[in-house]
Amino acid sequence: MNEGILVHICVVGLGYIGLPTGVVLAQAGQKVTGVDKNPEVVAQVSRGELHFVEPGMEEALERVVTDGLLTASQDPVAADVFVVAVPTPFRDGHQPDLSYIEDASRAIAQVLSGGELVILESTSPPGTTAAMRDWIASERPDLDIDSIDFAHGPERVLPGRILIELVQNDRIVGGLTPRATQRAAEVYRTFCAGSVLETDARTAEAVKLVENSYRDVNIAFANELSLIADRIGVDVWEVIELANHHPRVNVLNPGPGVGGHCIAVDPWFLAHVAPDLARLITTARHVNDDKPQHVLDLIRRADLADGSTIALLGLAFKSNVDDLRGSPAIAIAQSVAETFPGSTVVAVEPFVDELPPVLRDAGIDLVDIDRAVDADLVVLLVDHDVFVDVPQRLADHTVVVDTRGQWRRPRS
Ligand code: SAJ
Repeated sequence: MNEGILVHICVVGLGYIGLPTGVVLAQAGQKVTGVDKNPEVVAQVSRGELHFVEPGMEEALERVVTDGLLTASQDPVAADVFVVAVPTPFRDGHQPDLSYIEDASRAIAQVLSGGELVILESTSPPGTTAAMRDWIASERPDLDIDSIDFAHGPERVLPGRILIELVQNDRIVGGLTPRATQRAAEVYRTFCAGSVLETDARTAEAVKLVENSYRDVNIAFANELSLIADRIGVDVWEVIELANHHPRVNVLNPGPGVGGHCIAVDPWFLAHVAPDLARLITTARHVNDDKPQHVLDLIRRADLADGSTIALLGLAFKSNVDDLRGSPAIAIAQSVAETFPGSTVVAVEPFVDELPPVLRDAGIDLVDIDRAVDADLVVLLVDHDVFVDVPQRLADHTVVVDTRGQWRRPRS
């Protein structure tokens, strides 16, 4: 496949990764059919409407839909290339849940005729690309499975910068065979300005898990430092900022815990394949998962009187996104409502129109920032840009817990 040659690509899963990937493939001139089991998502995408917040995506999606380059469907359609970007959460006991990939594989199997390329983008434990081939082979024994190529092309983009990073980041591509690697690399070279690095499927699967585990361990180190700094009476952000001036030190930022569907999940996939060896990775996960409890302790220390108002700023899993999945802020909000039943608990989240049921049921109200600045205690849980000026607006009596360091005093 040369640049500019039109192929039909079926992208399965129109979430945070599949939809932007479909958009950049369409922008590169390919014909794209996006597939999602959710009829509402299919309807919205078909109208060129975005169902999540991501800078630059709204206009880009509208364009490729208007130009007829991207259409949406509830079921896979026959195509030259399939890109699978469905969730890989974990089950109880942190066991990887591959059911979405298995369902997608079996659905794709129905429209294969032989000779296609199937690329798995979902972050997966080593061996999943091979499992896809086996699921498809068992679903369609009539097919010559060796004529179909399978590769892993892990997505590595940062929410909030997806369209930029999809194009600019280097890409890892690993096939079950050298031919599969080669074919998948050609697909990515149609839109990727970074290097497309070729390896085998199992290595590509491991690389992606290593990247996110590395980040999780680094954040766990920062979170552990925040507890130590608290005990010894130093400002953790100042300590980290100064330490990072060393040419070989780069500590990330502490926060209220690690959330989302990647960093808090993927390290478990690595631990899953070698539980006896993954001691540091497992400990890092526990350190980060325990951080919300520490935030609750900081709130307790404020020693609020009954009838006080507690305002929680930010519910998303990180700054400037609307994604609440796995957000430590949600868990903290729930615990605050349970732990301080005599207080009024309000939340500010400019990226959503309504609270998730779990917070509504806990008696929390969604309010705007004007109401929150009069609270007795303000807890900054997410460093959205819109919160930067809040300290200047707080009432004199308001006590502050800043879990992100967004409002820390600049060094004099
Ligand atoms: N966080 C901190 N401190 C930091 C950085 C992040 O507490 O210094 C927290 C965030 O607030 C959030 C969580 O960690 O709760 C994860 O956020 P993130 O920005 O680190 O990562 P994600 O989950 O948005 O995206 C990661 C990225 N991986 C790496 O940077 C190695 C992205 O490139 C991947 O594509 C993505 O996971 C994925 O889909 O796997």
